[in-house]
Amino acid sequence: MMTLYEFPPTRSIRVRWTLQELGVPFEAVTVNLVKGENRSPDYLRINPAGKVPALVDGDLALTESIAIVLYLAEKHLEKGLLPTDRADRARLDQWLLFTATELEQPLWRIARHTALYPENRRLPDEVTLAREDFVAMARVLDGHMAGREFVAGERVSVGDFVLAYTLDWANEIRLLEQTPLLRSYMLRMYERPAAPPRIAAAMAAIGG
Ligand SMILES: N[C@@H](CCC(=O)N[C@@H](CS)C(=O)NCC(=O)O)C(=O)O
Repeated sequence: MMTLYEFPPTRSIRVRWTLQELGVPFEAVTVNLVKGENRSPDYLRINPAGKVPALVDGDLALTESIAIVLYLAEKHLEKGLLPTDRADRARLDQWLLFTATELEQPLWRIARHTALYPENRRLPDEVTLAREDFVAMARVLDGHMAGREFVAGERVSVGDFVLAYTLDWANEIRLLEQTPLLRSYMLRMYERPAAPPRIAAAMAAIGG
C-alpha cells in the first residue's frame, strides 16, 4: 500500500487528486505544518527538506509533487493519465515545467513575502513584481487554452491536476481576474468526481 504524506491546502493536493483519479488504494498521513510535524526526525527521514508532499511506495520515498504525479501516472499507465503520443507527452512536460517555474514561482514569492518570511524581512515590491510576472505568464497560458479542453492532448492528464491546483492557488489571491478562461477551466476541472476539495475548503477544514 502506498502512503501519501500530505497537508490538505498545500501542493500535496496534486498528489491526492492523481491518486483519487487513478482509483488506487493508498494510506494518507497528515503532516501538520502548523504544528511543525514536518520537522520531526521521523518525517525528515522521509523528506530531508521537511516539505510535503511525499509518497512512500515500498522502498521508494519520493518527493516533489510533479515527480510524484508523473511516477503514479507511469506506474498505472493503463489508466490513461499520460498522453501516449510522443509530441503530446513532450507538450505535457512543457506545461508542467511552465506551471512549476512561470506560474508557481511567482505565487510562492507572494506567499513568502506576505506570510511566510519574518515580517521585518518581507519586501512589498517583490509582491507587486511577482503579481505582474504571474499575470504575464497566465496570459500566455490563456492563449494556449483557447478552444482547448485539456492542457496537453485531447484527454485529461496529470498536467491538468497540477495546473488546476495552481490556478486555484492564484484564484485565492485574485490573480485570475484578467484571465476568465483559465478560471472557468480550473472550475471545470474541480467539477470532476475524483477532484479533491478546493484550497479554500481545505483551509476552512483546518481552521485557517
Ligand atoms: N517543489 C515542492 C514544494 C513543496 C513545498 O514547498 N511544500 C510546502 C507546502 S506547499 C511545505 O511543505 N512547506 C513547509 C516548509 O517549508 O517548512 C513540491 O512541489 O512538492
